Amino acid sequence: MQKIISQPLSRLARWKQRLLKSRQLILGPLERLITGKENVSEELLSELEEILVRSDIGVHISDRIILDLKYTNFKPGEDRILKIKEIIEKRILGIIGEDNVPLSGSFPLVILMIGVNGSGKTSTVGKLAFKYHKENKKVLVAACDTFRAAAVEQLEIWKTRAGVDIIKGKEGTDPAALVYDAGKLVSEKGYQVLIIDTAGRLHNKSNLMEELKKIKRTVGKVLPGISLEILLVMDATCGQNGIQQAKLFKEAIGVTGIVLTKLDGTSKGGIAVSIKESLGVPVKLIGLGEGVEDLEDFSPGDFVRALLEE
Ligand SMILES: Nc1nc2c(ncn2[C@@H]2O[C@H](COP(=O)(O)OP(=O)(O)OP(=O)(O)O)[C@@H](O)[C@H]2O)c(=O)[nH]1
Ligand SMILES: [Mg+2]
Repeated sequence: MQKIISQPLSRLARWKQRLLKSRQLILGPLERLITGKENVSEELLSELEEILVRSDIGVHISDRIILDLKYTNFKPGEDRILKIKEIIEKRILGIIGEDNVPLSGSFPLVILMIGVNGSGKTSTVGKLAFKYHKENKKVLVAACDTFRAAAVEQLEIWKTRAGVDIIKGKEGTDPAALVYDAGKLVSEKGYQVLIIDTAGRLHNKSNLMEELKKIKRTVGKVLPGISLEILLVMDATCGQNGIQQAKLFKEAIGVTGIVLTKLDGTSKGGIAVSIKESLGVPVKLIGLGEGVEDLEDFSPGDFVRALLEE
């Protein structure tokens, strides 16, 4: 597999470590299944399909892979495990594309972080703020989860770690009003990046989607024409179950990219592969741990290699 060897070792090696649980789910059984077998039998195919579906790659992509494998002939002496991995990799990348889709490079930039309760929004705001700070961008984070005092305190810890500025309101402040103030500050003080943290669940009677729509409208009002990324933060440990929720956010608010968090603690890493196909939205960033540096640009090619390569 020539392509695998030529990849930058450091990222691949790191991802292999962090994706250990997902790797173990696919690699171990795959090798056990194939070793010593002469042909790709029906039985082997159905066991392979089970492994792929369990890894949360999605039924459709699994079906396509199985179909490819069904018509594969091995040459005598050929490394069958390697060949099967190549087929899986080629099929996945053929569907989701090899290239990563970066965040907008046009500044000033507003990033709105949305997602369900506990998915990793606040941590991702902190990690992303740190990333831009390292790139010498002037960064402001807005504590728009105003429904819990603890949410603001949590973001304060992150902003200190990241070395950036914060705007916050009193508990119960209208998040859209705070976004308005944040937008004014961006114009007055020349911030290049504004990252908005939001609540995953509202602790009053208002509707989460309506609240988020209002925040989005306010961004458009206070900073007309500004580049806006709406990042839906999804917890990878939820696997396929997260997709339905993601569809609701996409329909209600519009989403420009996915941040897939907690990939370090789950065997459901295959979800990264099926998101683009199921939602039509690219995964732009992945969370691989709880540290400030544990957020990386997603690369479909390296991700698939990290899952399949020895
Ligand atoms: N292992 C791991 N843990 C993560 C990652 N991202 C977030 N977490 C953890 O997930 C938990 C929830 O993260 P938060 O950032 O508070 O999530 P949130 O979406 O802001 O939660 P709410 O504000 O309650 O909706 C925390 O314990 C984080 O440390 C990740 O990539 N890997
Ligand atoms: Mg939060």
